[in-house]
Amino acid sequence: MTVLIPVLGDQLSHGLASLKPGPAGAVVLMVEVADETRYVRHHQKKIALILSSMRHFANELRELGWNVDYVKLDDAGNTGSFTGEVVRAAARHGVSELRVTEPGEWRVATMIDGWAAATGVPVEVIADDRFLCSRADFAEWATARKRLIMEDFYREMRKRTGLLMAFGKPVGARWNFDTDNRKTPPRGLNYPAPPAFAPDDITREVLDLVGKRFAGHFGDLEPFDFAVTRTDARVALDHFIAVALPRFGDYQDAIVEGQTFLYHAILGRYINCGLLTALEVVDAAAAAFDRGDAPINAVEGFIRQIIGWREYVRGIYWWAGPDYKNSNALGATRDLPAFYWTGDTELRCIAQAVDQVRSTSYNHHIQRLMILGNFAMLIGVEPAQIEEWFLVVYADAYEWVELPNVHGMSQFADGGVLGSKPYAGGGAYIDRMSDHCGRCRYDVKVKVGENACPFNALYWDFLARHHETLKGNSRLWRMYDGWNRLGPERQVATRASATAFMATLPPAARGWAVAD
Ligand code: FAD
Ligand code: DLZ
Repeated sequence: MTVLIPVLGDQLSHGLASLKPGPAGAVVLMVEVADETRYVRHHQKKIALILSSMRHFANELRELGWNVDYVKLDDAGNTGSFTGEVVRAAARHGVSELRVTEPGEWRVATMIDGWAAATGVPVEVIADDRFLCSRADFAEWATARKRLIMEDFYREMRKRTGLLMAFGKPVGARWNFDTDNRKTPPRGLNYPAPPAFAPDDITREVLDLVGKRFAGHFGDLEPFDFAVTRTDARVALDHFIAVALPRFGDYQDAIVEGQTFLYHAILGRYINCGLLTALEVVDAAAAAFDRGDAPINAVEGFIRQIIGWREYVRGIYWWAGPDYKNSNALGATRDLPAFYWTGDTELRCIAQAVDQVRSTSYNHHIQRLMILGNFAMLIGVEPAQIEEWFLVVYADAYEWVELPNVHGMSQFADGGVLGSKPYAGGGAYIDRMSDHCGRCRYDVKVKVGENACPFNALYWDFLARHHETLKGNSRLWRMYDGWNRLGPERQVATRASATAFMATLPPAARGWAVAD
């Protein structure tokens, strides 16, 4: 009796549910397959991260006594798909059963549904307990309410985990310390870069492979300095806790030229592929607070991102179902401008963000939400196109986390399932949060015309264009009040300015995103 345990590229955790019974009578199957590397044309660094981490993880499992069957991308006979490789391995090992931890995507869940028929052996799918809220528990929480509000969910999670709780009450007598956060960083602040890890022989081999096979994909492959083992990911975690966490909250929303990482964790890429668990990361942050090494506004804000936002978007992804991605509440149909791939635009905030993501496969949250996502929503990019872009470019992107963030939070394409209002912002917001505007060819203080910051007119045009859909939203009345106060003449000039700008947008260049 042999059980085959397929371990997917984002399941690289020693405590994975399907591995818990131990190595006796089991074969672990890990496969590098063309389908996964190409279902979107991932950033080159992202492919290198996954493949190198998979190879290291397989070796670690072997050292722990597991029988690991590892299929490399270029191995003879590799069918290029999860299902094809599971079928081949089931026959190779004469297995009597398959055991798999639930995958991170509807796309892969559908494949797994077909494995019993394809192999002729029963398939046990086990809940992924690396998440702190199961799919079933989220569904129960969500189904019981009229509106889904992240803050409500987060408080439940605080109570459930006991994090930052004392005698049933939130530590510091408040659930949320965001009013103490989001300061403007003073000039000359010393920003800690995340630790860099030199590629070892395994990573070098993967870099050669990616350089040959995926050279046409977006992004710079080298320098490559990501952690690809749990040991190094722990070093990255310890580094964040010691040097960045104390200021995480204060400057969480700032955008500073030349500073890609600020005080962010740069851990999403490791948590999402399994090298770190969410629980150990939040425990480490809570321990720093207990030791007096980090203030409550930083620690609470950070823990909220993980046990709040991360769990919430994952819950919505599964609860909303595979059709969630098909809604288009704002009827957006525009093609994604080519400069999302090239960075070739005079909009300095966008050009800088694209340059950063090309070289590092990273932008922080506010760049994603208020620059790249905001601009796409204001000009009305078709949701599927901007979603594909977000899935391609970030090393931490998997559909379960990318889709709710882009479709829901950033594009409002779900009509308000995830968030209660569109995250729309004009030039004044970007000027307040960043130091881009002073160096931009557009003038953020000018509202209309060729020299005006395009975000200004686009913001009002967006509100006007979607008035029918959004007018009942109580969180937007202040914005519509502002629009009304412009008066008819300025309204006409503003919309004309937005239309003129949109007419100058370069045509789409979808070639980066579509599969080979
Ligand atoms: P920090 O900013 O330091 O935050 C700490 C951790 O909190 C992150 O590592 C992450 O695990 C978690 N977190 C914070 N916000 C979120 C959130 N909204 N959803 C889920 N987890 C969160 N995150 C991804 O992991 N993958 C994505 O593909 C992704 N796409 C996004 C797209 C858009 C349009 C937006 C607005 C946000 C997206 N996020 C995504 C959320 C967030 O921007 C990233 O998690 C964060 O920028 C990762 O950087 P970091 O590791 O330095 O995290
Ligand atoms: C992202 C990715 C890539 C690029 N390649 C592989 C791969 O070759 N083999 C694999 O097991 N996983 C890979 N992954 C991660 C998967 O796409 C991910 O596990 C599924 O999408 C489920 O979330």
